[in-house]
Amino acid sequence: MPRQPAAPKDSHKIDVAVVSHSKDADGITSAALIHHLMGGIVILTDYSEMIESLSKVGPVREVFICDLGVNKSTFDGFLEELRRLANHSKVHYIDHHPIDPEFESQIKEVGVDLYHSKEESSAVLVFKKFESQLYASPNMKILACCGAITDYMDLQPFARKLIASFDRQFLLYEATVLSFSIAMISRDGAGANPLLAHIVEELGDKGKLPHEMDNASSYAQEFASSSVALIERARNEGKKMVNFAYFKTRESSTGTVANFLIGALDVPVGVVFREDDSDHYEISLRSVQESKQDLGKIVGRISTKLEASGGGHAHAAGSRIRKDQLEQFMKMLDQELSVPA
Ligand SMILES: [Mn+2]
Repeated sequence: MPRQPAAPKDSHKIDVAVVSHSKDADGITSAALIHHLMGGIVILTDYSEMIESLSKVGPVREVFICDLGVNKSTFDGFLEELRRLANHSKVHYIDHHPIDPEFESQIKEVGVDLYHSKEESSAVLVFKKFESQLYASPNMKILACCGAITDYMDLQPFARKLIASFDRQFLLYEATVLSFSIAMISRDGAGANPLLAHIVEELGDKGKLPHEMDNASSYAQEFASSSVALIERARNEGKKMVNFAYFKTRESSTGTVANFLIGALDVPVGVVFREDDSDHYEISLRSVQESKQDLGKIVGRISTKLEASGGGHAHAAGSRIRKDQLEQFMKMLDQELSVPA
């Protein structure tokens, strides 16, 4: 049995496991929607730990894997776990990160139910897949909207329709409270953080909205205050390269900091290196909407060359490298970004 899941509500046999992205609201809401429908255990994880997390899933009836993209360096291990899981479970992989067509067919070959589209956020894909069962639950619809908004995918065709059935400002508030709460909680490490698993329980099982979660307002307030300080630090400590600016921090909400960096130093790309006590950096990259370059592809190529995990979307990407690869990473990034799209 997995090590750190949210405890099942009763002692019935666990027959469903959801493995989803721990770090952002899209992954958390995807997990909450599945949890609402199926119960079972929730395992939140990140790119650097996803294969290990999957390896802890024992024999259950169904496994759902959400919002966890794969690239060249993670695919083999991922496929191996899918193959193992598919021996005794129905495995569903619901994701929206770019995927190599060759990987797609290999995933299907091992018998996995692949539900993939780059068009919508992962939470919206989950909602779409189970629309007939979720449509009558306004709160679940709101959660799907939150996933779309926080992944900047609120203008996509299906998300746009869902969002139009509520008040936009109300949804922005819910999405913000959720992502700020996740950011505050993740300061003490994401991954198997029990407070993140607790959020999934509150949203999915208890049917709460983000603003009704325990401590939601204080988390949001605290994060907003610390954001002001971060903007200031990004301005003072951020370093400008030719095609991007970067910043090193111990802050966990690196995506937000990368966006602050773009504004503070007026650059098209913001790069944040998160230091912790390990010998690795976790990197978040963000680019302005006007940028024609595909950050996810660029970071994917660099990560593959460095034998690291990494990739993402056109305007939001991430990687994890060894500390001694920092110079190389920055050099390759500057080179890639200097090629006009
Ligand atoms: Mn996502």
